[in-house]
Amino acid sequence: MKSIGWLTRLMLAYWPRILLALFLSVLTITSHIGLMAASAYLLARAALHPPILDLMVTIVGVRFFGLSRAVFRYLERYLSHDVTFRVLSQIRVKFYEQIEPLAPARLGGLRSEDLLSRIVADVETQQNFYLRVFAPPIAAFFVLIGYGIFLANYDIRLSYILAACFVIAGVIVPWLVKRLGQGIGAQIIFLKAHLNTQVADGLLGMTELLSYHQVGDHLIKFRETNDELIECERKITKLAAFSAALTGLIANLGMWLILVLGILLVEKGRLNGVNLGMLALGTLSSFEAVFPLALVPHHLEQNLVSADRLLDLMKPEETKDGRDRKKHDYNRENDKIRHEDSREHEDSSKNEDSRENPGKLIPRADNLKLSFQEVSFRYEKTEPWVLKDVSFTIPQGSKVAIVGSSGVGKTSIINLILRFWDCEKGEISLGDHSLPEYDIEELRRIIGVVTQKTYLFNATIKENLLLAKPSATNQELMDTARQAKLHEFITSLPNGYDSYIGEGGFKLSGGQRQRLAIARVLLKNAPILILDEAAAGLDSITESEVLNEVYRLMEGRTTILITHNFSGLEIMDEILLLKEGRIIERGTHAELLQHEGAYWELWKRDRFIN
Ligand code: DGT
Ligand code: MG
Repeated sequence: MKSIGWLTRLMLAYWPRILLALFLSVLTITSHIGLMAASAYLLARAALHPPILDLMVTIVGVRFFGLSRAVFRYLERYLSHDVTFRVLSQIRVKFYEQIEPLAPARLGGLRSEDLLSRIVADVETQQNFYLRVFAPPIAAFFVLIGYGIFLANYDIRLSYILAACFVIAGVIVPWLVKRLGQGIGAQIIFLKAHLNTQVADGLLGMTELLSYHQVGDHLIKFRETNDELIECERKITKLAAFSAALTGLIANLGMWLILVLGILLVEKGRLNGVNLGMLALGTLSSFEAVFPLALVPHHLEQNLVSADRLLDLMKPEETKDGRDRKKHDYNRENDKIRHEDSREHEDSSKNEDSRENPGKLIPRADNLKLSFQEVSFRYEKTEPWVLKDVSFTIPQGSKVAIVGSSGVGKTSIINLILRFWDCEKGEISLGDHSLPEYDIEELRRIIGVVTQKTYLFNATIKENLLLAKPSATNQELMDTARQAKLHEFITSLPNGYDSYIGEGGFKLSGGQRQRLAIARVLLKNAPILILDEAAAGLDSITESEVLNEVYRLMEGRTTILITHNFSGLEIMDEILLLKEGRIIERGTHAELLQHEGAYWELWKRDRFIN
């Protein structure tokens, strides 16, 4: 339900256009009523053979309403679509602004193809909000008032009949449609997203499906979803047809009642018979305002489901319920944007945290000591702790390795440093301040990262490199590629640095991709370096070559190295051994070997394997 407020607020930012569009919409329907009423009046008057001059005004009226209806309709459509698309683009921008700081960690939980199709479809659905949910009831209300007053001029009971029919067709029929079609709107939204995921899954996972002989099964599942979707859409179409028939019936019934009452009034001499046709046909036309109301609940349901999902992505679970701001300083970016949001539309006094983010610090190049103090972290409140009471300090310029078996929380530490997530207990600080006090973009600017799953863009090698430093010269690009042992391979390609590497870099081998990622971070030249299994996937000779290069790069930089490879760790200032989210051993390589503990065991095993 919160999403209704959100959508309305977004829309009301354009209130002058909206008022005008609503006004035009009422004028369009009024013209329709006018056209029918004036025509009926003209016919009735003409039947009495009056002098032609007597008919002139009515003839002009018919012409006027005939033309004005088209013009008003055009202007109304133009304006209402203009508003709709403005709102849509605003939703897209706001949405992007809000999820961008969270990416990629928080979005990682959602499969990207599902996410993308969801976002696109959910935003698209919002175009119905003004056109099919918000505007029709308002327009219908004003038509009822306007035409009701017109009828009251002849007899107030005519207005009562109109009002009763409007209420039945505009309130009771939609309510009935809502009862009969409960949940179908939501189901359609869900099934569409599911279908998109299945299509994407089938295409992206073709290799696996083929090799495991699962193509047939996949197609069956796909067909099942498709059938369900068609079934839902069939139900909605039936419901729409039923409601249109019902509304039509009520409209005709209304016209008939007006006619019957009119005849009685004529008999009593309280109404001129010439007006009879005008009142009846005018009534019939006024129902143009009521027809769209039947499906309002259906569209509203779809709007709510999609808007709720959009909001869910923007505001993660933890920020919704009561939270301890000091301890669990959950993504401040989110808060910041929410403040902006409310400020724009509601309250300008909340101006404590302004748009440019003043008060947010910029990291100082000479004070980059990184420290974790009793940090505990989990991804969801319902999930187990991933990090427990982790404390360590990395003085500026020193090198720390984090080792430990798979799943112990190594990458999670990186996610916290980059503020893709914030810790729930404890504090992470840089220099003399805790991380959330820094401007998030400035913070990320000083950190170079090679992750386990580097993403390469479907662009040329050069463009992928330039991502790290758009101003880099060709010479710089070649130098870094040489350092990452990639230059020779690149020049062997027909188009050299301008070769396209395909989606996700699929035209490169795993090792080449990793080296491209290293070249990128070399180019970024950031004072803090994070290497999460940077050399994984390379053959052992290239691995040690690349690692040598990486070690050279570490000179003078604060470095966090996550590795499974124990060779070369002698040069690290400190090694942290992680087990089940806790640091169980720490010290230099020599100290840890001397200690003959868990690290020593792992090191022996590693040596034995290699
Ligand atoms: P690795 O890369 O296999 O050597 O393992 P680590 O040490 O890098 O493990 P890490 O930090 O990626 O994961 C630690 C635990 O947290 C593991 O049980 C999986 C879980 N986890 C990781 N990422 C997410 C996430 O985005 N959402 C949730 N809910 N859990 C996650
Ligand atoms: Mg990892």
